[in-house]
Amino acid sequence: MQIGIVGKPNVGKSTFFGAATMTPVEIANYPFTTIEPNKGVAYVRTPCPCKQMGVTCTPHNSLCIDGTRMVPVELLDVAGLVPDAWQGKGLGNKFLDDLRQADALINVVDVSGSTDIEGVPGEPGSHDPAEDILFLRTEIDCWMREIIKNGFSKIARAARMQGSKPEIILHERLAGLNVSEAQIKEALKTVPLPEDPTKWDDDLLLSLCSEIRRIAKPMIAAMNKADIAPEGNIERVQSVNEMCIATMAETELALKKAAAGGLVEYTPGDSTFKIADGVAINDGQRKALDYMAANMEKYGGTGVQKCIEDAAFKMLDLIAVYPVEDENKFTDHFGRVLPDAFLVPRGSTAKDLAYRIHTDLGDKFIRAVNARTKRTIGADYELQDGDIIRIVANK
Ligand SMILES: Nc1nc2c(ncn2[C@@H]2O[C@H](COP(=O)(O)OP(=O)(O)O)[C@@H](O)[C@H]2O)c(=O)[nH]1
Ligand SMILES: [Mg+2]
Repeated sequence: MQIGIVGKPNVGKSTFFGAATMTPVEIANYPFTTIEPNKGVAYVRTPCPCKQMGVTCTPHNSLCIDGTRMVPVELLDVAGLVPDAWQGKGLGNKFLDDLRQADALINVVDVSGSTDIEGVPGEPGSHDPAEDILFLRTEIDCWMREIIKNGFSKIARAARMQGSKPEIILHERLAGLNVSEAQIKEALKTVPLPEDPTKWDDDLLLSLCSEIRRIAKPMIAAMNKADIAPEGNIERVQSVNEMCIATMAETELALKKAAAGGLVEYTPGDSTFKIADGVAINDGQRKALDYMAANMEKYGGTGVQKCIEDAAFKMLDLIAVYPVEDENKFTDHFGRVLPDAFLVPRGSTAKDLAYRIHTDLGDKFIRAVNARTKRTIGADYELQDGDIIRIVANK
């Protein structure tokens, strides 16, 4: 699962990314963290079954802190985007390249309105942040349409001869964008295209791309710089985007650094922090901490952790499931207890989980066992949040 952090320049994307991926403990075996500088790992929290089941877990792909399982999600700090990037302006291509892989997007907007449409800094209130949401959507839609259109007339004629279905043609055109055929089919229900692909015009394609984007690249808005937002700006952004969280990335980063330095006690996601026992702070620090505390009280926290968790659990509707090999001890092959937490879309089946673990396990799936109830379950069993599942497969 990968979440792209997108938006125009200077809204706080890198600050958000830095804050979200600054974690107290790293998972040693996590593969890509060192490969690319703009990729990192954040965590979403979910109750670990260990307490309920009365076992001590030994997590492998995730962490467990006092019964709270912290499951990694990949974050991508995408290059800033300016209007008309799809026509090759600015950093457009790099942006769009990063975007291909994302399952969901966090659109960071400067809710204080202190950066213009191209990200040039100004006074708070000088720009309407709702515009940033609309421009980003249009950019992605136009970019997707360009991909479909590129060299299309020849392909369209061939496809017409062969009578290929629109979803097949489009899926092929959008290969590499992490858009499934099912998602394209769903989009086509709202924006039907003529059977004859030579009749697909620009307007129709743009409407369709808009629908595909909505389905395949769902977007939550991080209304950042909420600490300096003028009255009314939050409501304006909320009126144009379904999912929005007020965030203060700078505060989150400062608090995480202060916590790492032993100055404060702060758990990401909490609405408060406390100055660590026995620590003396100076007037400047006191003022800064008071400023942060007051804003956190107003918004119920810095919003950074909440934004990532809402993206995973509300927008993508993911649930956590725990595959095991031994349904009595809840262990894997190596005797590790509740080793892995997998995030899967709600509605996934036992067989989907088998495929997620290994293609082979999916192909050779016989049945599964719900380790909580010890009951045998079939391929079609719909996984529930917190399920512990043993897959039984042919050797
Ligand atoms: N007041 C305020 N400033 C912020 C916040 N988050 C980021 N900034 C500032 O916004 C500026 C741009 O941040 P940066 O992360 O580099 O933006 P990017 O270009 O979108 O990656 C920096 O000066 C940050 O300190 C915030 O929550 N509140
Ligand atoms: Mg940046």
